[in-house]
Amino acid sequence: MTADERYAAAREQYRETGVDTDRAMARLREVPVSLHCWQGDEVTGFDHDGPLTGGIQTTGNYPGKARTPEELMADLDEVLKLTPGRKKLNLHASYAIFEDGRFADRDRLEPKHFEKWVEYAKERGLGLDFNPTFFSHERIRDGLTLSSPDETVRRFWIDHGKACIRISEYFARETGVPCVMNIWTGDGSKDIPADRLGPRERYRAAIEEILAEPHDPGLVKPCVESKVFGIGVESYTVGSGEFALSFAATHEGCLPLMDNGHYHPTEVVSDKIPALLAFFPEIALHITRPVRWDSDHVVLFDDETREMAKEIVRSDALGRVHMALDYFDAGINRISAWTVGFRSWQKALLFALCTPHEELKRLQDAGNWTELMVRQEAVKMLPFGDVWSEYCRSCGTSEEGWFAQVKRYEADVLAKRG
Ligand code: RNT
Ligand code: ZN
Repeated sequence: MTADERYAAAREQYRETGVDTDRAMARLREVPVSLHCWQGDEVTGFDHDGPLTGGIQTTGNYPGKARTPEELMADLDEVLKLTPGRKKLNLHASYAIFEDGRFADRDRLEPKHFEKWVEYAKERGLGLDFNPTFFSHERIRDGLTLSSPDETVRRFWIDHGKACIRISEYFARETGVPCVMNIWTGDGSKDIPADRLGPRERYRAAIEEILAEPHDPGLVKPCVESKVFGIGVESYTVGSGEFALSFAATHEGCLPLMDNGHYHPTEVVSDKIPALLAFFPEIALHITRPVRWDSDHVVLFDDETREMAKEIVRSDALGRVHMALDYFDAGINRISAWTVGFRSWQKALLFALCTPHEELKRLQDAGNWTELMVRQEAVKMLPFGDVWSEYCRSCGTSEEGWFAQVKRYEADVLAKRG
């Protein structure tokens, strides 16, 4: 059977269940997903040579890590070629590019330090998202940034946040695509604190000051990301789930961002998505794969990934949920890690778009749980692989050929890096 014949047969089988696969693929081609620049070098960036701090950690030492902006951009180009679907590029402030060695500290960052990235994005038709970098820096005092009791520490990081709002607006104006700007800090403590409220009040006031930086809410979409705990920050996290959610709920224009690695292991973000959609016009996600903790393994086409995509699609919320990948694995080929993760989320979205949700909802509302179970199980047996192959083909990237290209790039480019 040719690929065309295989797809035609699959399309017919889906049609019988009430799903239009052509329409599903057309919809997916329009939906942007934000590709994180930091899988290319495990969140190192270009503005410091110290260690990664702030409660996040990477493991592994696979050769070929990108060491310069040019190398990172070249690697990203490979990923863009090997992955189907529309993309935004997600940058961290620590990836500023200082020409002729003219360094600027984080509180002094300006749009000009990201000109190269804007040029890169425009040439490739990508929107840009942004993140202030509140970690891996010597101005962090006792693990604290925006919630520090030290006024000068807080001031430095507030100024960093404000600079990032200005840069985010510059991104949006240049690319013509709104910029999602996510605030995450690892603020917290290793051991039992004597005061849990004070730091949260300071954190709240500091984020309010950042958001007071003038910006067009149509162009810059600030978010707050919560976390349950980090390595070395086991006892107390200032920006906890309740903190971030309450902050977003009470600050117009601020979105809650859920990272599915940031909850207790039996909590699932899939169930939280429609809960937030009942209240917020827009929400944001970091899509990762936590293994026992916030380990940031490569995203796979697994059950919870599929459930998250399903909740977005069946809530008709593809236009309301800002989706970004967030993981970093240094133990395997980084181009492959990026590609598998991006493709997995695309698969999950396409799988969700190829599910007869209206029919299934009708069964639920009719109280027909017996047939609902039977039908939901049957969906899993449909020839999804043939639809996925067709989608990849329609985007100019085959399911079969991409890994051979990664191996070539590894031999020709990555293996030659020191
Ligand atoms: C850390 C958060 C945060 C970071 C990125 C690099 O636990 O998930 O989003 O991963 O900002
Ligand atoms: Zn995250």
